[in-house]
Amino acid sequence: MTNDSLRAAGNFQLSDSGEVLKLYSEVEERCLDFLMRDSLRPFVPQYHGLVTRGEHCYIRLDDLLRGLRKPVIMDCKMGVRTFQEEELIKARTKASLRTDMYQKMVKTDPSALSAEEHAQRAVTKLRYLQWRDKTSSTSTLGFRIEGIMMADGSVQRDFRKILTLAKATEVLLYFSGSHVDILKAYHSRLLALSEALKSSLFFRTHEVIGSSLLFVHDHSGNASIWMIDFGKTTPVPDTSELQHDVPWSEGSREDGYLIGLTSLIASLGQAISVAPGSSRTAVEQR
Ligand code: I3P
Repeated sequence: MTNDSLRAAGNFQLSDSGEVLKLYSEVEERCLDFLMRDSLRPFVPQYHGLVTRGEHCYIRLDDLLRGLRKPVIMDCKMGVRTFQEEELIKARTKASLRTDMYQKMVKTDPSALSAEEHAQRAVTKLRYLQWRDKTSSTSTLGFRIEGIMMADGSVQRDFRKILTLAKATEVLLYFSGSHVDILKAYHSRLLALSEALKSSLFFRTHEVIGSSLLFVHDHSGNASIWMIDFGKTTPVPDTSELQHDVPWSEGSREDGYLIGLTSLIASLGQAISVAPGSSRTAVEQR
């Protein structure tokens, strides 16, 4: 289960050897190939090359859920924006209009749409993605919770009201069943990721858009976090490197990934401090 599979299971298959096969994307394959030689390798599903099945080509990936019993999964989409800069250019030059995205906006908040948009009953993809970013915690916290699958297989996708760190912490407590050991395992994993990102050539040289952190655990206390979904992650020109912890302005290609990671680490810290059985006191955390 990944962010993509929460919305389109058709893009995935399981292979006989227990690998996950994800529909080929040239952009994603390039990232995974690079990541297998990068300090981030321990944080991404291992990539085993390509395979053709019928008419389609697939990327072979380790199954992140292998060994977990009744896994609980949360997908957090990282960064302060989920649209690529090329989407801005497309919207200005050859914008195609999306009625499905208009429908989704109408359902949630008809007043967000202009008279013109109502008249054409459609919006550009950029307009929709920017609206999603502004009306979720993406633009403020640098991440948003895309979906959760609980141990009974039920999927929850509506986290539009999660706009503050305090609300995100409530979701983390719910998702982890307030188990302090699981929360601590997640916290350590994110700190380790934060260290690995500092020495990562991949991270310095790529604009990471629409990528998620996948949280997975089960009732026996296995817990891990993986970087997934690189279909919109692209290299920056040779002469530039990204900081990832500054706001985006057009042309900068900054993604705010580290803003999101810092928020998530803070939220996990809060969750640990209030979870029953936590030995951390309020004084220790200051
Ligand atoms: C989708 C979400 C995805 C986006 C997708 C949207 O909306 O914004 O990130 O895919 O576009 O429909 P929602 O959040 O309401 O599920 P990409 O990130 O790949 O652009 P799509 O319909 O063109 O796939």
